[in-house]
Amino acid sequence: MSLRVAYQEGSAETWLSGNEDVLAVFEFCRSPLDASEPRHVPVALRQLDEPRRVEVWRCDGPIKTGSWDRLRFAQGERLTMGHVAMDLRRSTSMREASRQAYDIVQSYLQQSPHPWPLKIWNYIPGINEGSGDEERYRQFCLGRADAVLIDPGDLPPLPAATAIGTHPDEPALQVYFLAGALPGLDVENPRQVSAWRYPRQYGPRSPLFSRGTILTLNGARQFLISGTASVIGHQTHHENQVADQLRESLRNVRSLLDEGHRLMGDARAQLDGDGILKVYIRDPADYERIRATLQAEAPADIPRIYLQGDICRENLLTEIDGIVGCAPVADST
Ligand code: 3EB
Repeated sequence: MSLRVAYQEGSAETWLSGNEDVLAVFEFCRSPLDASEPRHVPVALRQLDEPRRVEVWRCDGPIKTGSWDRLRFAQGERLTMGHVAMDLRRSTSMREASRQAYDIVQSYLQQSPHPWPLKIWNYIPGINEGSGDEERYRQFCLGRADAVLIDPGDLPPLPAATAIGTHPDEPALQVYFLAGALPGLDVENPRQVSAWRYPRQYGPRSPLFSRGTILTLNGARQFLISGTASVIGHQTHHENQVADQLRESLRNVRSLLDEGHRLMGDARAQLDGDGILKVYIRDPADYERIRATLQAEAPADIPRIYLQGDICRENLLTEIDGIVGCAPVADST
């Protein structure tokens, strides 16, 4: 496998010391401004389940680390992880902070041997604050579109993405990514309108991401799944019904994996022990119900973590993302 992702007990410091194949260690419930070295990525989302774990990414080394403007990166043989934290107390607006973060990410990628973002995670303080087009998520989308000078109508490869809200008092907007030497294969979900085609009602500039990308390295494939919620077409379904929203999100994930299989033919993404799922929950009071629902719906051997985070639409209560492996299958055509 190319990127190895696992949830591990033990401190971030322990995982960062003396492990030559560690590309990144994500430590939850800490401000991104607390990063101690380039491979250390604190994430300001509270973990709801036990025991406390860190997310560890490993890949083939040697791994080179450094910084570029306000971005820090770790570059393996075939993959790069990079992250940037924008202190919002020093920005004029969310739109400006978002544009700056994406400018920095893009100028870094342009000169990197791994210039293609495969997936980008965006953690946005107070994501639902402000009303109408002033909402912080919509302003974040505007800033991203200001920086990303592409016309999605031209169908360039788009990275997969997650956008989740952190506490309104968190000072930093965080953007981190996984990038490679070649673009991933974009996969859209037949059950959903592509996000870059969302109608005007969701904001002045559409979100720019693909529903998933497939990374191929040495013939092995991995599926990077975007944040997936209870959205069919472009509409929220099961308002106020958190368990139904989770089941719909899983139907969307399975539909996306089916579509990936249709495009690839030779391999099929599996929800199994080779992957991980991340479950974001708006209201911690919903944790137990979500946990029980996922237990019933997803194979028991896929590792998962539950994080408290706001979803980008006020009527969405939960969202899932993940990274899963693809197993070879016999060609059925
Ligand atoms: C949705 O389906 C949920 O703005 O980067 C999911 C993943 C969502 C990424 C983003 C937004 C983003 O529209 C929202």
